Amino acid sequence: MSDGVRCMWMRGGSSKGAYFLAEDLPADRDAFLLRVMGSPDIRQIDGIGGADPLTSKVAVVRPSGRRGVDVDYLFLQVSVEEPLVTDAQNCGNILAGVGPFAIERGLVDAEDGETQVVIFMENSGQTAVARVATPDFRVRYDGDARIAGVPGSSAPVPLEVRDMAGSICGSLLPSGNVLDQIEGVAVTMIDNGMPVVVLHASDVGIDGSESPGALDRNARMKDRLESIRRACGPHMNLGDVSGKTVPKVTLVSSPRAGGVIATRTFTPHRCHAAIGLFGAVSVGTACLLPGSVADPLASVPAGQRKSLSVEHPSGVTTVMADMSDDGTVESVALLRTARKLFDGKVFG
Ligand code: NQM
Repeated sequence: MSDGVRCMWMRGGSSKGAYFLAEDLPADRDAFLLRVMGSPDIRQIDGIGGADPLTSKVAVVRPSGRRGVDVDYLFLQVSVEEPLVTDAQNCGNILAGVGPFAIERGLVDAEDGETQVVIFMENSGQTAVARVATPDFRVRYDGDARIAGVPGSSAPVPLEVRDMAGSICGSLLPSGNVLDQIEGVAVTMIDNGMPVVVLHASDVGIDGSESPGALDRNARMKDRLESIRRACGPHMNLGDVSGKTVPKVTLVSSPRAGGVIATRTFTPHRCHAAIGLFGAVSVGTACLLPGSVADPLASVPAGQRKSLSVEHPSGVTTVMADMSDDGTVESVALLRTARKLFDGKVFG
């Protein structure tokens, strides 16, 4: 056993993960992270992972050499059940903890009041700006902001991201179409921050209001979704996606709670308790595209600045989208919260 590696365990948005400085990680990084999380094992009993993909996540942070950027952030998903660590996707929830972590570790000097942290997201090559509450030059975690999927309230961490189209797939609509037929089902394959296959819940025999537990028990439907997802991979420039966590699959139905659209998302093999943050941006964007799968179901507000409330099993995630004159999404503003849970050494 090693002497331990410096690690901060944080909730970022509605996910949870281990935050490391890049310089602290050992050379056998992926093997180390599997041991830290306790993977592969459905219970992650021999590690700190929470036996759920949403609590088996890692942020690797380093000072940035890029002009105007404070830190570089690499997101790693540690699989629960497979011996797999992947950087194939980004994570907007874990992003919420990166600003506070960078200040806590001294990579960014805190201002008195609020500190802006400019973050380069290595997975997708895009930049996000986080605003962290820092009264008296210290990160503040408590506050009044509430987000779906997290009980109670915390200090707000507003995030702004620009130009998210094609983050991983190279273009917003990687197949070149707003709608395709895959295995007899109409789908919209979209990447506005997260590669997502969007399809009607009714096309796979559900109404879209089922609980994640009920959907996870529906093995037949899940097999069908996985087959469609794999068939979509090459159309999304992702190749063989059988061992990958992208694309996600989102089943859409008409909104039921005053939002823009109702969703059930697979991450991809379990139903998400809510929806990923960048996943919500991609699905919200699909709602704005005439002819998409989401278009006939969506209830989209008018105006240049659109509040897109995406309904999901634990409430609503709202994406503020600023539109350019040609009708594309120019930038998105997102509200997240984060909380430091533990700071110390982890043994892998
Ligand atoms: O889409 C889950 C999460 C995510 C990713 C997942 C995320 C995002 O809820 O930006 O945050 O879909 O893997 O953390």
